[in-house]
Amino acid sequence: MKISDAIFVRGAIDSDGYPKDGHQEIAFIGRSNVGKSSLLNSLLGQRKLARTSNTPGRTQQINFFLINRDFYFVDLPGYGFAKLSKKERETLLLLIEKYLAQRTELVLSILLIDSRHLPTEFDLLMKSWLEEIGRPFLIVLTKSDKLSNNELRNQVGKIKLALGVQDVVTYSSITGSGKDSLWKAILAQISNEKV
Ligand SMILES: Nc1nc2c(ncn2[C@@H]2O[C@H](COP(=O)(O)OP(=O)(O)O)[C@@H](O)[C@H]2O)c(=O)[nH]1
Ligand SMILES: [Mg+2]
Repeated sequence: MKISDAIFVRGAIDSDGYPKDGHQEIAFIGRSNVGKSSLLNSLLGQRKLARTSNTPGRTQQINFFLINRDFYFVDLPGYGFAKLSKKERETLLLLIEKYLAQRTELVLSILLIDSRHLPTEFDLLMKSWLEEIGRPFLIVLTKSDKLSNNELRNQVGKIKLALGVQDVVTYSSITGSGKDSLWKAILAQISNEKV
C-alpha cells in the first residue's frame, strides 16, 4: 500500500467533533500499551502520526487521520485506565461505545490484543459491542515477535477460544509481519463498501 499522505485532521470529545466529509473510516481499538501507536506507524510507514495522537490531551479523545485523502484511520482512546478516575473511565467508555454504535462512516473496526496475554474484561466488552453493532470487525494480536512460533500458535488458539472467534491476524510492528494481511483486509472492506 502506497501512502502518499496521512494527516491529523481533528480530535473529538463527542459526536459534534467528528469529521463531516463522509469519508469511510477504519477504527483502531485497544487498551493502552497494546501497541496501537506502533501498529499505526508501521502500517503507514511513518512515525509522525502516532506521536500526534500520543500528545497529552489527545489520548482521551477520538483522533481522526485522513489517509491518502480517501479514508480515515480513527484512533480510539486506549482503555488502560492506569491513572484515570472512575468518572474518567466511564466517560471514555461512553465515548467509544457511542462512536461504535452510531458512526455510519465506520466500515471496519480493528480490535488489538496483546498476543502474550488472554483478553481482559475490557477487551471482551469491546468485542461484545462490536458484535452488537453487527458490522465487520477484525482481531489483531500485537507484538507477535515477542513469542516463539510455538508459543504464538498456542496463544492464538487460546485467545480465539476466549473470544469465540474463528480468525485473528498476528502482527509485529518490529518485523512488519502481518502488515500485508492487515492492509489487504482494510482495503477489501473499503472497496467493498464503495461498490
Ligand atoms: N517487541 C515489540 N514491541 C512492541 C510492538 N508494538 C509495540 N511495542 C512496544 O510496546 C510499548 C507500547 O507501544 P505503543 O505503540 O506506544 O502502545 P499504545 O499505548 O497502544 O499506543 C512500546 O514500548 C512499544 O515499543 C511490537 O510489535 N513488538
Ligand atoms: Mg498510543
